[in-house]
Amino acid sequence: MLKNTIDLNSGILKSYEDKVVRRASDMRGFYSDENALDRLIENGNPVIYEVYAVPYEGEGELSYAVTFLHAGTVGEEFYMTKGHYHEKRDRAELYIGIRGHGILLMQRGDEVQWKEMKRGDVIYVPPHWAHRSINVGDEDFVFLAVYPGDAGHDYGSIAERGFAKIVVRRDGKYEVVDNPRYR
Ligand code: PAN
Ligand code: ZN
Repeated sequence: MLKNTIDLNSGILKSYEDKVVRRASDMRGFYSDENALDRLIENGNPVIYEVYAVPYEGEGELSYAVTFLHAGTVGEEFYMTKGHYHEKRDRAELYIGIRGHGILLMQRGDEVQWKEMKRGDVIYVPPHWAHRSINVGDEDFVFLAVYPGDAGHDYGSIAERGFAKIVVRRDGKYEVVDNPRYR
């Protein structure tokens, strides 16, 4: 498919091949407050995020995906994606904000960086940096990601160690704080 269309107001991608839906129950082990996550799972197990992707998986190709990250918290931690390294660690990525208010958290070794992301913001994720998006607003946070077709997704390292920082709601605002469970 050489041409596609994104409705820049909603973020809806006209055509896609893969749809991934992550509910609270898919996020076990990723949030600090496991009791809060259990309560959420018992209380309707809401969708945390949805990803609509057009993959082109060969070397030299580009895949792209729109993520709808819903608004909410698990305990005091904002809804977020699992986060990953690319399986091929030297593969970079480009993020483009479409609507809502989020943060892109990046980590390489123990070094952490984060950038606020809103409509029109373009963020470059360099090779070797793990990345996770966090919705710090009170509506959907929607963004487009473009990445090398052969990048692959490695969720295991993040599932095991987490990120060194977490993003929490305090006094109605967001704060980026040390992750007490970081290993
Ligand atoms: C994005 C992410 C998407 C969902 O398209 O895959 O936002 O996040 P997780 O993959 O961490 O669940 C991307 O970074 N692709 O490489
Ligand atoms: Zn990625």
